[in-house]
Amino acid sequence: MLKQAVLDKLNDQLAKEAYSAYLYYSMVGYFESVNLKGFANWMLIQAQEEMTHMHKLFNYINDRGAQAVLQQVAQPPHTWDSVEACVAETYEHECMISEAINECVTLAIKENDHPTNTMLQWFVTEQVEEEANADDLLQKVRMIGDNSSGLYLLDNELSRRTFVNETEG
Ligand code: OFO
Repeated sequence: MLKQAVLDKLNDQLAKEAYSAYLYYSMVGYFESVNLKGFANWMLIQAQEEMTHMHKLFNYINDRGAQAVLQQVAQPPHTWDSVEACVAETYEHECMISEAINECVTLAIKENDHPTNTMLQWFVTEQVEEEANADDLLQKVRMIGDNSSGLYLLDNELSRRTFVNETEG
């Protein structure tokens, strides 16, 4: 049985993961609009991963005999001043999500909820990768600067990213 405070926090996190998916889908649209299809692919994989994060929390809440309550998802931005601005928002967003996950863990520990703490450790580890991936992309974009050949090559590289459901197995 989940305590109400933990349930509320997990429902909030569910909404944050939904917003993450929404944000990255919006970035897919942006990159498609500026004909950077590799970047669009990278964001699409990102959005798909967020859906699996949402699903993992949703299943966990249900498994604990509680009900996942979906919240309103805010409208994300749909345009950015530059490729760098868009990728920088990705990195900042992931840092914010890491903080939110840490707050969930802190509450689970305070409420002596070991199963929730154990489940959340998957997210703690995942966020290290999420931040590292976004930071890696941001550093590459910054290195390229205004070099269009570099941007072309990076876009090509990003088109090879494929989706793996890391919440399974
Ligand atoms: Fe769900 O990890 Fe990104 O936001």
